[in-house]
Amino acid sequence: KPNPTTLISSPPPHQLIFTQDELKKIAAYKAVEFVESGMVIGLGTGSTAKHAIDRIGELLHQGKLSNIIGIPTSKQTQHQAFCLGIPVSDIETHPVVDLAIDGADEVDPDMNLVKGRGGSLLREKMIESCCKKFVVIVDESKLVEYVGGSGLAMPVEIVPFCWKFTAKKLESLFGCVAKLRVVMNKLDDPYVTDNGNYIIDLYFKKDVGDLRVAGDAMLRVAGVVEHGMFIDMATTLIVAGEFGVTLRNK
Ligand code: ABF
Repeated sequence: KPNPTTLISSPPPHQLIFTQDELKKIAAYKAVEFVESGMVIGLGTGSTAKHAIDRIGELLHQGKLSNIIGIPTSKQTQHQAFCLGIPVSDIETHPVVDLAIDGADEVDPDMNLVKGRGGSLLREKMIESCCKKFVVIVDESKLVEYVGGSGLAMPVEIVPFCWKFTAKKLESLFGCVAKLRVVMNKLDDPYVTDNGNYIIDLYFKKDVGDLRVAGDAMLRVAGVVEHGMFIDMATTLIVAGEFGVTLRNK
């Protein structure tokens, strides 16, 4: 049974309204408190994880952290780490990751996640599945009653070869709508992941049911590389909201 949620800080009395980005930053900074010198750290992707990586870089420069090795979950994060002077490696060289910090698109009451709306779900899943502790950082807008419940996209990374075939298979399997992700403002250009693949966004009319069953069914469709459900992977959840910051361990 998961531990109860703990309120770890209340909003300062002088500021009661935060922007979404400020909430992301508050959650990110809280997560970085788990980082210790000498750790191998999975570096997430997205606007929330970006704050955490900035903070790690800042602490390294202040000499408050040392001997950190970052394992970036995307080319974008690798670039950010490089610019901040955070040494980076990969899970071939460092197969045990002490701690990963990353955002999410949806978090259900069991701390299952939807990830990948930012496009980097495969590398995230590879890295975050081999970490001892996986801290998920979100603002309160990411909390949902059930995965797929927001009505927003459930991303699935697929190979480009005959992608329409794969999309149709997914549609008929789940009775959902499957849309190829395209580059913003370029409707004819498919979005290409760091791994050279495409992303199909699935839109469900209701919840997907048993997540493991649904995830396994997706993976059995030829052409599917990985799906964006991160089931039973998060070990700690930090949520920042107007109520303050809460922390929950699994
Ligand atoms: C990444 O960042 C993704 O898996 C997820 O899609 C996204 C969350 O976005 P943001 O932090 O920008 O809200 O980890």
